[in-house]
Amino acid sequence: MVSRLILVLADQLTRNVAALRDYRDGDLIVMAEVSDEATYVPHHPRKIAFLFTAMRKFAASLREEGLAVAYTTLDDPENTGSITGELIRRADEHGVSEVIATEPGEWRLIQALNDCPLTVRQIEDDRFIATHAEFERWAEGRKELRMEWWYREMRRKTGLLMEGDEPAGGKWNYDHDNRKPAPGEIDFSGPMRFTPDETTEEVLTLVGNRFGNSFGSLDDFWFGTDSEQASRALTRFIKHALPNFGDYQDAMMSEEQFLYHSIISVYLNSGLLDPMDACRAAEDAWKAGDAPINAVEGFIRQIIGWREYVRGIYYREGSDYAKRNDLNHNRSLPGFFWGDDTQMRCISKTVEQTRTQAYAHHIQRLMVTGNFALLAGLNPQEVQDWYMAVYADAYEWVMSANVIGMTQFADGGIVASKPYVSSANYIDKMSDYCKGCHYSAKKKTGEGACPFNLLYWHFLDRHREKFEKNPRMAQMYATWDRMSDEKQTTIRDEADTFLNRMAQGALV
Ligand code: FAD
Ligand code: DLZ
Repeated sequence: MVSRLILVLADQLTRNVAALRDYRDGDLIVMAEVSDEATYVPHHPRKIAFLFTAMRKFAASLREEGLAVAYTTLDDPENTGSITGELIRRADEHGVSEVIATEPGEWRLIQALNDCPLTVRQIEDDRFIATHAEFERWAEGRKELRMEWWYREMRRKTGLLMEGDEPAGGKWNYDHDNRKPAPGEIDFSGPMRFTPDETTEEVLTLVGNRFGNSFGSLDDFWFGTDSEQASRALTRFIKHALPNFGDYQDAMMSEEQFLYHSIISVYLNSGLLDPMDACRAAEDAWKAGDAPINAVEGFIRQIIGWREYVRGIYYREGSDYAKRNDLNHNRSLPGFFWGDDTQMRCISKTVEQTRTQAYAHHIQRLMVTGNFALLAGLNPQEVQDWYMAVYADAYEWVMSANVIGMTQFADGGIVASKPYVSSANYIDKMSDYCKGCHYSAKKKTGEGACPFNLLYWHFLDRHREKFEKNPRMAQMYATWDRMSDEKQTTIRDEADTFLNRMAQGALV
């Protein structure tokens, strides 16, 4: 006799997830591969393959433990195609109506569970450092919700890198030391790669058949797909890459897709890895003298600072957050975001790596594709759908504030105190992309001038009313104002020409 259904979603794959902790005899765990979740954006096939494999292996581990699991595969002829459809089907089969769920990471699915004709209790997901209530309390009454202040709260709460009430090493934040440009070469050969096992191969065939036409390659699939593999991947990062993580955190290299990054977001976000375990492992490396403070603090800040902060903003701002477009940007996403040719080498390299790996590191997302999208005035919802589709770690709770807030300034400045815009200079300094590019990063106008240079001024000029009073942008406007009228006109005209050609699908 089944008494209750327990829903476990593809990004809730840990025995420690709230709804599962509540499991008792008579409960039936419901897990389902469904087309609605796989197609509400055209997810990268690598993401789908990763999640379906990890789901199957997790379900098997629950069964081994003696728990009852009803698992629906994508090709099950009875599959209803949606999470709520599967809950209703299982409820009908077993004559039950009570469902326990861990709150999903997207408003879309929270709403679907609320609208489901069963009695669904959604429990807060506590795989995070802070609760919703803690973020609310922190945010309440503040004029600005800056990540740095939130991060310090999280340091105090976790005790990570703390010496009593003081930050270890005397500084809260070592970001200033973490801005070295791309080195000549790196001595880390990338994340731990796992050879696909039988379950993975089966899923790769299924996903290749069903989603093989979407943007993204399944070739050379190497993600870990269970918690044991995820923790081995973490260990490799801590040992071989963490010591240099800080120094080269912002660097970009054409032939080094991973540099010294951890590539653990896929594991953290799906439940295969616990965020505090990752932070403690880094802290231990520092205590043992195996990694410097700037690297360890930088890594921990990303997880207990940024990751918790963007989640807090997403839930606090509510379901309309992802729909904001404060700068009224409405240009369509050009084809080169989906792999069409472009002569901008930084974009071409970033998109190509995204296609093959379903991964790009933070600065590629922020300062290459994100920066371009903002400068060019692309529609933030289209931009957001793109990020959601192409990265294996993408879920709205973590992606929205990064896209809508951090990169597109579409939330009007909740996340960022000024737009993250830069001309070609930043990319040239931090990467090797500009060497061998069709465009010249040094050229501001005329034949071969880098589009980032033209669009940078075009952006500032067209949004002058909004930003000229921002003290952090005064310098930029002063530089623009020092240019001759003739030069300003040339920049405006050449930027317009570029945008028009891009809109027409010309090779730019
Ligand atoms: P590392 O550089 O090794 O950092 C360690 C961990 O810190 C990451 O695994 C991640 O969990 C966390 N982290 C770092 N930066 C952020 C951040 N800004 N926000 C939240 N967590 C962070 N991250 C996602 O997990 N999912 C997304 O959908 C996502 N979309 C993004 C979209 C844009 C436009 C931008 C600018 C950033 C986005 N990020 C997203 C944040 C960040 O780029 C990725 O977390 C990171 O690149 C993952 O690679 P990694 O595991 O090698 O991270
Ligand atoms: C992303 C995703 C995909 C591709 N497929 C499934 C699925 O078939 N079944 C499932 O339970 N979850 C899937 N997910 C993850 C959900 O979309 C995710 O739980 C929500 O986006 C909330 O974070």
